[in-house]
Amino acid sequence: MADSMLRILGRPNSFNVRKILWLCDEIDIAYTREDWGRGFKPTTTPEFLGLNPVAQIPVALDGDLVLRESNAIMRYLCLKHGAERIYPSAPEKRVRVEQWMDWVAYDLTHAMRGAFLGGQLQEAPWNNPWFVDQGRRDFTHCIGLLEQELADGRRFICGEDFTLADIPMGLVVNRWFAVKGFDKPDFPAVSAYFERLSERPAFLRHGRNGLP
Ligand SMILES: N[C@@H](CCC(=O)N[C@@H](CS)C(=O)NCC(=O)O)C(=O)O
Repeated sequence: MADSMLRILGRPNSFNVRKILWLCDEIDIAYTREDWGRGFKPTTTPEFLGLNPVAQIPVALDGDLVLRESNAIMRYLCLKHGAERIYPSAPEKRVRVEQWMDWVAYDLTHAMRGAFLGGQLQEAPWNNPWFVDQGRRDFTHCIGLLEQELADGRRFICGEDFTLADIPMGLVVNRWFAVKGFDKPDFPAVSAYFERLSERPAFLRHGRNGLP
């Protein structure tokens, strides 16, 4: 029933909205989506601020529940839909998933602000030349670390099985290959990981879909 279906508010070209869309497709959650954010309905209207006081997408509406913060929304959806396969409950397994998600949320988000938002999209205030250079260096450094990790031949970031952590990481890798304006080293294990993720229809729909 459309009324009880999960509603996702956010433009489909947003890094953080794409996480939710990919997860929903990956574990078969039905949803509707509405265009909010840059280039669409602004997130600064009283209507939107009533849902998310920090004026960011995505917002997810699940019945009466109003949810924000993409990683929190993903965890909630995994728990609600019993997605043990990709979000294991054993503490020693879950912490591996969480650590990679946190690394993307902190280190990589910061690096991509300079390299992508500043350097490629020329968005203020991220387009300060110092910040752009630092972001490009940090992005390259982080992807180099990812290369070292994946060089042991594992299929996905936490091992042989696809987990929730591969969603933000896959979007990062997609952006790495799309970002322009500086010399990027060749990282063969990262390239192989990108191709492996591309075997997943949900990644092709929401990650490697021509958008950076
Ligand atoms: N920590 C937040 C960050 C959300 C965020 O930065 N959203 C961006 C899009 S990726 C946004 O709202 N941009 C403003 C806009 O599109 O109007 C999350 O993970 O959900």
